[in-house]
Amino acid sequence: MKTTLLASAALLSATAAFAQENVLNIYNWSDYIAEDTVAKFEAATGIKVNYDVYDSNEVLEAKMLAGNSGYDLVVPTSDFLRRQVAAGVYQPLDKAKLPNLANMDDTLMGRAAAYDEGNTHSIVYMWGTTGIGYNIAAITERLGEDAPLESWDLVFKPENIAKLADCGVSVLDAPTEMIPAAMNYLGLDPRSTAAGDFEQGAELLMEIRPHVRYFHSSQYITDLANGDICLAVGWSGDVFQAQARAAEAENGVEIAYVIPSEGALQWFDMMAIPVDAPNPDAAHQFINFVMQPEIAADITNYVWYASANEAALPMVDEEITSDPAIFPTPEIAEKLWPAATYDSRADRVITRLWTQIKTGQ
Ligand code: N2P
Repeated sequence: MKTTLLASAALLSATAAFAQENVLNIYNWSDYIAEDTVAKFEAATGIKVNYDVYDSNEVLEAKMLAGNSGYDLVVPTSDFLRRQVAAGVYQPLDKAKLPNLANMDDTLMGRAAAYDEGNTHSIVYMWGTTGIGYNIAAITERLGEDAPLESWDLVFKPENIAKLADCGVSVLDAPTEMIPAAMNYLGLDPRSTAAGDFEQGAELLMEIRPHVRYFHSSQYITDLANGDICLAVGWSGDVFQAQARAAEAENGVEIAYVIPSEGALQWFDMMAIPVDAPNPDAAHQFINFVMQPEIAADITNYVWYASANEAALPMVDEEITSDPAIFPTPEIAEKLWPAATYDSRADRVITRLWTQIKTGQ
């Protein structure tokens, strides 16, 4: 009896130790996963997941560069990832643990490889664009039937945005996305890293600044859905989530997302494992898990961001795959620009200008 008790006590503590070890700490963007993905992974693997969220590459980058974040898996955007890889922040992936890589779209992975040679440290989680979300009725009421709904004129023509200030305008708190968008509107190369070009973009943002209610990168989902703002420069899927929430609430708010005709930033968010991750094995398991076609499709069907998982596409709702604002047609795709990568000099200029823009001085 005594021996049995002792044996089961030993077994119990071994199980407890195992359970303690098998924890996966994920740090991902907010509103960026299906409701049941984490639960499904926990059920399939017995690994307990802690899931934290952010809405800014700068916030993630500060944590990664400081080190010892405790995270096993993070999701930086490819341009940020590139310089973090250069800083030695991520470990090479063990591709032998990622058989589901075979499901990924080679063209999209190839595009992401421009930021991480050979996709050595990272796999595309989702991708999307930075465009404009708006409340159809509120905008046409203020700008008339001829409102330039397909153009950055909505945002960057001061006389337009001035008329929208009363119903609420928000822009992303993402300097490396907003300043290039303004540069592109001015006819400059959105990928330029010349200080003078940044300054011209910043000047335009300064001009529209008085009409912007706030700078934030996640609040606009709820606010668009509730009719509390009428225009947001935002990320594709987030705007579609706002549209879905409004439809669900049956509150009469109709939201649309547009990739403006002048073009937009196309970005790739990448799953990567920090060098000091406590549980890299669990992180590999999670990456492989979300590369299962059903799981990748679940996520896209929930967050309305495009998946780079080719095998998942037949399981993605047609409403999503057929929407050129999510899966752009070749003509639209031609107008998208990939992000430039900023060195520390460019970064300092951008940061200084962004502070001036946000504070309005
Ligand atoms: C999800 C935002 C992800 C897009 N809310 C940022 N690259």
